[in-house]
Formats: sequence, C-alpha cells, structure tokens
Amino acid sequence: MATWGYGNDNGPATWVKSFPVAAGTRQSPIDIVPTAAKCDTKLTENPLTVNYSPEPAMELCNPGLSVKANIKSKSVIKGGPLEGEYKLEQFHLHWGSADKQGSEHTLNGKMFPAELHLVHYNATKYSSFGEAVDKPDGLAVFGIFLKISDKPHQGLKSLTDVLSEVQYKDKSINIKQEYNPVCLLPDNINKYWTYLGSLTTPPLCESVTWIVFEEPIEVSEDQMKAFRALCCGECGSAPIVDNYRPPLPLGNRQLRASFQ
Ligand code: BO1
Ligand code: ZN
Repeated sequence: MATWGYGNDNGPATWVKSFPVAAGTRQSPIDIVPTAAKCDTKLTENPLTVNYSPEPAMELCNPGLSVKANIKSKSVIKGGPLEGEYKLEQFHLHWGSADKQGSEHTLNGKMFPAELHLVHYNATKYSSFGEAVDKPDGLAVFGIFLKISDKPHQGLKSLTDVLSEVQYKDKSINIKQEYNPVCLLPDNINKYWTYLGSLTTPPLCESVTWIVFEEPIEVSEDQMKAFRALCCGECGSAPIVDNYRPPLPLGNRQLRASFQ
C-alpha cells in the first residue's frame, strides 16, 4: 500500500491492513452523545488546569496531511482525568472541504467544520513524546471544535495570516511574534467530555486520554478557506481537505462529563 492518507485507496478504511490496532477496542474519534455521558464529580474535585507559556518563535509546518505547530517551551496541563503532568508537544487541525464536515469527534452525530488538537505527553512518567506515544497513559489530547462566525478568531489569526507561507508540503516557518497557545482554548475549559482512546492517525496507538471541550471556538469562513488552500504536495498538488477519521464505536468504554 502507498503511504496512508485520506483518499479512496489509502484512507481510514484501509489503515487496518498496515495498522491492525485500527480494529481495536480503544480507537478514536467517537461520536459524543451527551445524554450517554456520566457526570463524574472526581473531575471537578481536582479541576483541569492549563499552564501554557508563550513560544518565542513557534515553528509552523505543513507535513502534507495537516498543518502543525511544534512546541518547545514548557507548557503543561494537569488535573481533571489526568494523573501527573502532561507537556504540550504540538498542535494541529483536521478540517473539511465544506462547513458540513471536518471534525473527527462528532456531537450527536453532527460534525463541525474543523477540530483543533493540542497534543500532550505524560512528562511525569516518560522522558519524551516518543517514549510516551504507545503507553496507555502516555498522551492527553485536547479536542476543540471550530464553528463558523462572522468574525475571525484572533488567536488563530496570527497563524491563518501566514498559512500561505507553508502552502506546500515540507514547508515550515517560524512565527515572528510571541505565541501563547492558551489563546486557542475556549473561554470555559471546565466543561468537557473525557474518555480513553487513541491517536486518530497511524500509528493509531491506544495511548490517549481525550478531553473534548463542550464550547467550540469561533472562526471566520475566510480562516476556513486559508486551511483549505494548503496543499498536500508541490505546487499544483491537491488541497488538504477532509483530513479526518470518521467516528469509531465507544464499545465498552465510559464517556465521562465534567458537568451536568
Ligand atoms: S491526534 O491528535 O490523535 N490526531 C495525533 C495523531 C498522530 C500523532 C499525534 C497526534 N502522531 C505523532 C507521530 C509522531 C510524532 C508526533 C509529534 O505525532 O506518531 O511520530 O513525533 O508530532
Ligand atoms: Zn489530530
């Protein structure tokens, strides 16, 4: 098989041939059905806390299947469903070719136009992302839905404004102004759903504590267009769109909510 992607020949339905864990019992994303979630007071007794710090010159790159920012500064999260401290490694997004699709998690079966992932690793137990990536308690990912608004999202603006500089695969730039990823979080981080899942792309490791916030962040249609103008290869190659994996069964797993 050619390298994995989101096309007919190499998309999510084919990943299982090279990554058998794709058929596992702890896969992501899932459809979030709020009425099926159990409110767990343990999540509020020890609230989720975010301690992000500004990146002096954050690297933004186009690896061909998404756009990703690599994090060097010490930005950590703890509390909520997590034991120990998880360090921010990178963030990236998944989006659609049109507003009716693009997110990986769905809410009552409904997709959002895009989903932002802030990827952290368990720095209390493991010394690097690479060491943590395949451990059951190795990673914690924030999932944040994007919805359309008339106004651009100010935190994403410094990124969407320079996306044309990473239009082609393997391009990367350094963001000139200081960038604190905290500007990407919704106002209310106290309302979220959490469950044990996996990476949503190969290698699909079953190592992720997912934390999906109830409140979406709001972006303009022009910002969505900027994501859709990224290319999966050289000049003239296809746009990066519909880079999402559809939901998998929750199965035996518990979906917990931090709120009623
Ligand atoms: S996601 O947040 O579940 N969509 C997700 C999916 C795949 C990765 C991370 C998050 N993959 C890993 C790669 C590593 C790489 C790392 C950091 O991302 O497996 O090789 O070093 O960018
Ligand atoms: Zn992702």
